[in-house]
Amino acid sequence: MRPLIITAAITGAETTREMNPTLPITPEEQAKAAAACVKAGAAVIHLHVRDEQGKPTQSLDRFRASIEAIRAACDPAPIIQVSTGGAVGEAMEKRVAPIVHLKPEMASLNIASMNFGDDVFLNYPNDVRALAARMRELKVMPEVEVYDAGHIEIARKLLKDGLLSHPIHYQFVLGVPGGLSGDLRNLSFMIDSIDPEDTWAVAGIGRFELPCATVAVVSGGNVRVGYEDNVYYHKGVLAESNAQLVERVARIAREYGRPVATPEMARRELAIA
Ligand code: KMH
Ligand code: ZN
Repeated sequence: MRPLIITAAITGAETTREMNPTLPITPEEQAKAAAACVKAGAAVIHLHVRDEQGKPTQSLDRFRASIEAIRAACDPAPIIQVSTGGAVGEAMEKRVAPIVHLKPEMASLNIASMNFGDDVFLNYPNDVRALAARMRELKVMPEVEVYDAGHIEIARKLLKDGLLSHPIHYQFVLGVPGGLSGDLRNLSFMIDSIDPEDTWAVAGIGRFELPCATVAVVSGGNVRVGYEDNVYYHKGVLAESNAQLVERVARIAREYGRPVATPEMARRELAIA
């Protein structure tokens, strides 16, 4: 069995302290949360940062501070996957900047526009192509975020045009209002739709997190959990920490006999240099 890569999406852009008072916001809080997640079995930290007021930002200084704090706090050092999605409405130049200036090991790549709750998440084809090309040039491993089945066709076109290459690593983000839900039939369809040489993870939003994660554990996929996607442990019961959500997935994997990837194993699995 291939090792299970657990990604912790510890902060996100939309989650607030009102939704869960333990949301990590400052670099120090993010470092503490990341260290606990790595200890619990996370190999990748999907990173959004916030400003002094707790609002989402693509500020280079904030990214730099959080990345440094996370690296210093975590042993072993996780793969830090910088978000280029940012918050809905963020300008594309700001979304690209951390890739260009900080050259992280990995970054998210959103390839389609869609309704996103009451907002519209805009990803113009030309911007997507430019961002994918930049990641290629800078050797930043993309994680292709797909929220609907048609997005896989867009990824295939990018592959055909030489902007992505196999193995593509997909994140199926299921349950965003405006995208495909995390119903298990949908997850199964997404898994069947990608090419066999590609790899996938699933981020089930809200109540979809646990069933999607469980299916990923037993079907050879990978898992993302964390406050970006879900702030609850059980229906109506808030999670105590991001690490508590990671621990649950690691426990399910151990029960099933699937090894949990260390950051080094995840680097090998994802072909990160
Ligand atoms: N905040 C969402 C609009 C990503 O990180 O790449 C986009 C997002 C995806 O979170
Ligand atoms: Zn994100």
